[in-house]
Amino acid sequence: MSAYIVGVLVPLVFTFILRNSKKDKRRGLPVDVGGEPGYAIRNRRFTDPVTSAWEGISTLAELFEQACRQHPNKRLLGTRKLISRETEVSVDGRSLEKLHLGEYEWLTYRKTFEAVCSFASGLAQLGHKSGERVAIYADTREEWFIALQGCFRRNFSVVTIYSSLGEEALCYSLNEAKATTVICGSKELKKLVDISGQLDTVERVICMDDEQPSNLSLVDRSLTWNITSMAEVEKLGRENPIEPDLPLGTDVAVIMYTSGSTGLPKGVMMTHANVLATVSAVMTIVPDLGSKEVYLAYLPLAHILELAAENVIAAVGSAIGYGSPLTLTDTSNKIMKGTKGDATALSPTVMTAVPAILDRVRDGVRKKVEVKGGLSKNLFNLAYSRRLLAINGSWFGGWGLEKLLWDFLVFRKIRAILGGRIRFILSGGAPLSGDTQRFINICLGAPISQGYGLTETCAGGTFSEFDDTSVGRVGAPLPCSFIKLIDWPEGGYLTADSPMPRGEIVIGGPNVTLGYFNNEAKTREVYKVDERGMRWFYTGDIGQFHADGCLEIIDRKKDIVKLQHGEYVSLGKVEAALSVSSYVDNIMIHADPFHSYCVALVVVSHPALEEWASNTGTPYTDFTELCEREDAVKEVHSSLVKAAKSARLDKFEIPGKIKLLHDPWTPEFGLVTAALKLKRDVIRRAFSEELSRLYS
Ligand SMILES: *[C@@H]1O[C@H](CO)[C@@H](O)[C@H](O)[C@H]1NC(C)=O
Ligand SMILES: *[C@@H]1O[C@H](CO)[C@@H](O)[C@H](O)[C@H]1NC(C)=O
Ligand SMILES: *[C@@H]1O[C@H](CO)[C@@H](O)[C@H](O)[C@H]1NC(C)=O
Ligand SMILES: *[C@@H]1O[C@H](CO)[C@@H](O)[C@H](O)[C@H]1NC(C)=O
Ligand SMILES: CC(=O)N[C@H]1CO[C@H](CO)[C@@H](O)[C@@H]1O
Repeated sequence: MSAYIVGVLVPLVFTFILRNSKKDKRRGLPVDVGGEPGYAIRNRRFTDPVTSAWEGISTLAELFEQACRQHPNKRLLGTRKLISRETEVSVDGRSLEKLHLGEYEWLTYRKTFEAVCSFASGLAQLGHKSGERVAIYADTREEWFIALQGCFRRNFSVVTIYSSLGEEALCYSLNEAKATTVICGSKELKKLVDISGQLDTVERVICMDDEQPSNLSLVDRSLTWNITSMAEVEKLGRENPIEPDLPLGTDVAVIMYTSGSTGLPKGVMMTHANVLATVSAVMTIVPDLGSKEVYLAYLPLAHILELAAENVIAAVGSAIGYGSPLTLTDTSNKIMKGTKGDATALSPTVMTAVPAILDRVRDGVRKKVEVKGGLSKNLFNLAYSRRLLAINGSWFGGWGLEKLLWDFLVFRKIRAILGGRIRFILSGGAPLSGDTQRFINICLGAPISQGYGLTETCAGGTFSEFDDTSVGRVGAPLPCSFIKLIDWPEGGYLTADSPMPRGEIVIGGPNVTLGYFNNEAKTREVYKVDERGMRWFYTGDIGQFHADGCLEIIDRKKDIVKLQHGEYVSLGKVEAALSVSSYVDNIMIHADPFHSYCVALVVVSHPALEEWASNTGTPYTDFTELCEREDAVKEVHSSLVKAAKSARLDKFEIPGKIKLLHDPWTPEFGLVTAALKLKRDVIRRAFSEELSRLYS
């Protein structure tokens, strides 16, 4: 009990600390821009968009070379060696692979630069000619970064492809981009061999792993291409070095294929100048970013957020340790019991994350606290509510001794999950719920910044500053972007709206990419150059600007459906509100314009529903059967209604009927994108029968 008393007394004695005055800080300022009329905001610190944060640097190749010269002996790339691999069979008969991974082994900036130069020479020696494109199709790893920088040194455009992309989309992307060399891991090599007959332009494949799957039986597939290992390419280049062929800022660095939520993937063309603008802008935002950071890299490098982040870290002389989502923490799925996850092995100081991963961390911590119960649960709840008050500015002493105390008593152990040294987290890719943002903020004690940007704007857009403790907003424009709202009268969003201007979000600046590869019609539709020469991208997202110049995303043009009686339902907004229910693992709202109500497909959280069943003594033989039970459906439905009410949803926004689904939606099954966004059309098709039954 003494902890309680100290916890209450200390703040009473030491709370003469200034009230948070950041609330009134203006973070974005109005700016006069060209193009379509609207309401435009810029970053408060920069009148003109930033193009490069480094004197005389205009490409990523120059930026990397400069860093290697400045920090030759510092650690750059770290990878864990595989010590052993085991297969465990779980209770329900599924086999799980478990890994025992060793400590990080590091390459210095000098060694990395040597590898990059050798790879660049080797690639040219293999016969890859200038003007041809290289595709990188692999999970995030050290070799990915080396291959990328190697291509940059030879002015080869790199086509990036998610390793989780389906066969059809993979084939389409490689053929459309006319890639002649593909760089991949042994896992992806198998998939590539399977579709080799349909690849029109591939001449050679470089495998990142030395040991290729032995049973590939390449001969009888009569492959028309050669497979070389990355080590061999580097050796070839080391023995036959050639001069670099450096690009200009206006040359295309990356063609990034994004798995769109509808149809075939689109390749977004990014110049070196585009990516450099984003990298430069991010530099100005992470507080005191220097050469002492350790960054945990595990998100797909085929995503602009990760690509930009790693280039920032490598530009300032810091270290990048590679990991994966399935080996992140000591309790991650693939980590052998009793061995270390990536975060504890690395103790990173900076991380990027997508909301789905942060949600998982939050749920994991909540569950642990719940299981422990008793005093430690009470202590956690007390500590949490005290910190919440402090952060909210309604209680003095936000950063004083009390914080130290709670950190020591309660949050230290939680921080240890991510290695204990995290000082900054950047979240992007999808909206982060306010609840999770607060939770992570409090438990990790690290500022968490939410960014908003798109592949088309090279991740440029907005970014919430580290001292902004509000939730649900995405911050002020990045120094490389202007953000403009324009009227969308059909949807009822106007810049003249009160209390805040609202409208479609349009992003302008040097970060805005060239457009879609091989798709001029689509490019013309969503990219526009104004009379002053600024390039703008029309995002299709709906936002509103707060008085301090921070943006809040409130809707998406595509995701708004008009019901029979004329009410508009914003699918994303309703989903975000309902996913607060503990029964929801994933949820999709469906609104049919010919009906007056909407319905929902709910992927149920197994533990939550099983717990309900055992608490209520509901009998069931397997989970599938449980999902079919009427009383289970009723229970989940009433939990959704409760969530809807507390989010003040309108009656027509609350799903009238729901269907419980037992299988999770993962990128492998194609129902969500690699960034875990819903693919509405695919889900609608897959569950068309269920949906029509909900309306009958
Ligand atoms: C880089 O490659 C592109 C495409 O092949 C080419 O148009 C451009 O001129 C090259 N840049 C330089 C500096 O040679
Ligand atoms: C290679 O072996 C694995 C497992 O032993 C098997 O699943 C796979 O189908 C084999 N691949 C080929 C191309 O034979
Ligand atoms: C594969 O490599 C061998 C030896 O380096 C070479 O003779 C052959 O022409 C290559 N084949 C293709 C399709 O490039
Ligand atoms: C935080 O402050 C806002 C207004 O400043 C208030 O509406 C909200 O209820 C507060 N939240 C908590 C948990 O105290
Ligand atoms: C490639 C590109 O979009 N370039 C534009 C970047 O932004 C400046 C103005 O900030 C324009 O002049 C460029 O045309």
